[in-house]
Amino acid sequence: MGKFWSLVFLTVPVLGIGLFFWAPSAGYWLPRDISKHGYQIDHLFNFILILTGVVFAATEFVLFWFLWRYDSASNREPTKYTHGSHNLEVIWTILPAATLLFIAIYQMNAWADVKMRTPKDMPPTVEVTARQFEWRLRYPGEDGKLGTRDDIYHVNDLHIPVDEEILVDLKSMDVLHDFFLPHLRIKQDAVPGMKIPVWFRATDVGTYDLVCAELCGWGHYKMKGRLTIETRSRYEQWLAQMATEQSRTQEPEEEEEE
Ligand SMILES: [Cu+2]
Repeated sequence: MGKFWSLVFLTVPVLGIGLFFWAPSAGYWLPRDISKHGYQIDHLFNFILILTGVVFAATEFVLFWFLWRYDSASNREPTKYTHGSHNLEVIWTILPAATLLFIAIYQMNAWADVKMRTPKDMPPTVEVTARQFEWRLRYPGEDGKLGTRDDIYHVNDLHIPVDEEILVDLKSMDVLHDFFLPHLRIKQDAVPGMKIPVWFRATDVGTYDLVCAELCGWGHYKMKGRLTIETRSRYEQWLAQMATEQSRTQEPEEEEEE
């Protein structure tokens, strides 16, 4: 019976590792990267996955081997007890600590590029405000400034121009949300009371996902928007069309309001 159970345990690493090798070829893997910085994220992801994968495989096979080898049916000698090995303790404390320290230093540049080096002297392309359960978008109107009367409002349908640096001002109206653009390798929490800059450059046109990656309430699952990446001219056309539609529904006002 002991041999049987050790083989059952062995199916965990075999199936687990097998699936990881099969998944990319079957299309169950990361979505296509269409961002300028995404390769850094993917590289880190793969590096950490391979590192932890090797440790996982080694641990699982050792576990299997001990179950198989020291099965009580085939080992009749009395159990020997050990009080542990000081050397082993030191080795398996230092090795993971050194590995974690290495990853922390190794990823610093990628982190700085994606989270610290905010583009300077650049107005935000769009303001994204998360709320239960939608993405509210505000584009600067003709004056190019946010927070003025000609701002253009939209919901859940984020348009951006291709091959340009995009700066998003990210806010939340209620609880924690997470602005997630999987194809652009962008994932940033939206925090109530904070305005968080998010920047990226898309390298391909098309329609992609915009989702919330933070469990933010009962309707979290439907907090799904759309990201449309298009050429500069199509983008401007769309903005102009939005502005016209909006001005039609607005009451004409005599005074300018701030
Ligand atoms: Cu949310």
